[in-house]
Amino acid sequence: MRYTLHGNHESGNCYKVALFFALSGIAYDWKQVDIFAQGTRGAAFTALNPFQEVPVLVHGETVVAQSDVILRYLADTTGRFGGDDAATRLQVQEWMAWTSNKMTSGISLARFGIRFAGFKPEVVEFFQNRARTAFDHVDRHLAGQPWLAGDKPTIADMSAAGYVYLAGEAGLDLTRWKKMLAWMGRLSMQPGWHHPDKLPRSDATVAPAAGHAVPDDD
Ligand SMILES: N[C@@H](CCC(=O)N[C@@H](CS)C(=O)NCC(=O)O)C(=O)O
Repeated sequence: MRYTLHGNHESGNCYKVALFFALSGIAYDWKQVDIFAQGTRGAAFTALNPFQEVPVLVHGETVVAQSDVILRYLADTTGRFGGDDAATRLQVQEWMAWTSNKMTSGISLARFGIRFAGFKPEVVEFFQNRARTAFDHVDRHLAGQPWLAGDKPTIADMSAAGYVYLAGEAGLDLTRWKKMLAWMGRLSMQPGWHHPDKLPRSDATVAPAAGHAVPDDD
């Protein structure tokens, strides 16, 4: 059954989901939503997702909103990247909740303020500092293990990765968080990985990277 991801190429929240497909070698259909022209506010989109946000995943009769919930849905339905045991799965959920609240929000709102909304410098700085404090914790954690939860990449890493590769656009220099940089490097070496700037900019069928596809019935 095909997956359709309603998204926008500027969205790190959409990137999280695209990254799951990329690392899993799963093809999907991308439906571009113009979030800068009220594309999430129309009647048809609101019927699809009353939260009026992207990403939204459609899979058969199932419609799922909220990037981290989509990641959990995909992990559970494909058996990939969800965590190998109950203890790891709990850690995955903890990290997804925490990074989304502290790290992703800090980066994404600083970036939004700089690139799109013209926030006052002190407002941008508030969000940058929120992200910096989160980077401190992530960096300490990654001193002891290669991935956020367990000993292999999971949806916790994909969720946290939503905006870290866009940190420069948020005015954040990551140089001093060396363990986190190493983690970003490890993630970017995973088969199928792509940068968020490679998200489609119009409706598209997205094929997995060459040699990384899984059979449709897998
Ligand atoms: N908590 C949501 C946040 C989604 C979100 O903020 N989406 C933004 C793009 S990154 C959006 O759709 N903005 C357009 C709008 O609010 O109309 C998630 O994780 O999916």
